[in-house]
Amino acid sequence: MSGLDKAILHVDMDAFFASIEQVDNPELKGKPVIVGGKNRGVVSTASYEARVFGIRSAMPSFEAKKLCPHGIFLPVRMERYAEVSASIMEILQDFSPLVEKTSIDEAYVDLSGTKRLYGNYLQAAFQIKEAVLVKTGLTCSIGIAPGKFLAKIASDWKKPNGLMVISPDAVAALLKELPVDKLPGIGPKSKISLASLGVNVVADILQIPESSLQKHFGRYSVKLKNMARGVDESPVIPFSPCKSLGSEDTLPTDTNSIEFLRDKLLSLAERLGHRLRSRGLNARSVILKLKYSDFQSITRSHSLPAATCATKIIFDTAFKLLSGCRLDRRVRLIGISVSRLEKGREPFLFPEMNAGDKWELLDNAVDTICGKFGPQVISRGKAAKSLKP
Ligand code: DCP
Ligand code: CA
Ligand code: CA
Repeated sequence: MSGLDKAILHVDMDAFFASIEQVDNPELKGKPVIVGGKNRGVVSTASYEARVFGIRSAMPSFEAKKLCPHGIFLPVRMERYAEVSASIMEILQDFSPLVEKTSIDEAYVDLSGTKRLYGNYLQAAFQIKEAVLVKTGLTCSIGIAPGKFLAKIASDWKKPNGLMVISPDAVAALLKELPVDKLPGIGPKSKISLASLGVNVVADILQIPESSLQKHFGRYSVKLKNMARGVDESPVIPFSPCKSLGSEDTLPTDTNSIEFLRDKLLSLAERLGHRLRSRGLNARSVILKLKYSDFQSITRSHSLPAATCATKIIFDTAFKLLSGCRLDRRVRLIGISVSRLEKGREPFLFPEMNAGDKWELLDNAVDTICGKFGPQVISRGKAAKSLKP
């Protein structure tokens, strides 16, 4: 892994919709699950157990039924998949502010420059896999490479539950073996026209004259040439320019226990505080979100007299908001978000907190530990109870 200055991760969930169905209904584990075949004409996706029978995304349902008559065909539950998607993106954002979501189940994460922080990128990738598994019960495949297109190819390489690193010194050899249709934008048609030019593997692209490439691919030929050299400078562009940050959790069981919700708020505030501080940001507004067991959601917000990144202030504010909410129904999901973000000048100072404040010390300790071991260690929870906020 030496010499890997630029490190782009591509994270892609395995059999995403089908795996969520298997997590939500453990009886489906290990079985051929086909999502989409029930209320649509085509298959959205199939579990790996169903793929053995040749079932693929976008296949007509009647064909899938022929191939796998004993398959379990389920309707698409998009709202649920979007909810899981959001919590995965949240985990990724704990690892880097530069997260680009490219579809419901995949994203690029730019870890460049965090090498010292995480020990190495491979370890960070393992931590991401673990954090995603713990929070959602799902596996993902991750590719690590010096550029986006290689990272995407790498994540696809060892599916499911894969992890593949393409280090800079391995790029040239790889491009000499990689079939051209592994490149983005090269479908079956382009593959045939490239083959007619004598291009079969990616590195072959460098052998053909610029004019032939131009004729076939127009402006895309520049990008193709760069990819053939292993060069991909396209940046990871965060999907929201950080107007707000949020952290939410679906509870293991629906509850209206104020003690339980309070503990949950504390760990959510902890994560948000850390994310603000690691970005050098302070927030002016705190928003509490509750989703009840009947799926009705409410939000309550409060504006602070001054912007902050202190966990205690975020927690206190959110808890006050929670105390004003009716808990006559059980809560299914609880979340905090912060908005009206400002670049922080002195991230640890806040009028109500003097230096040496136990909470401030804890904030510092949490940030240091996260820097060393990765953000998934955040769970002040019980430890902080003794501090009586
Ligand atoms: N999807 C869809 N229709 C398609 C392709 C995909 O509805 N034609 C949905 C269902 C998938 C999700 O998007 O679960 C993600 O698509 P992927 O291509 O990443 O496929 P999977 O995650 O299902 O499987 P893999 O393990 O191959 O990534
Ligand atoms: Ca996927
Ligand atoms: Ca995908």
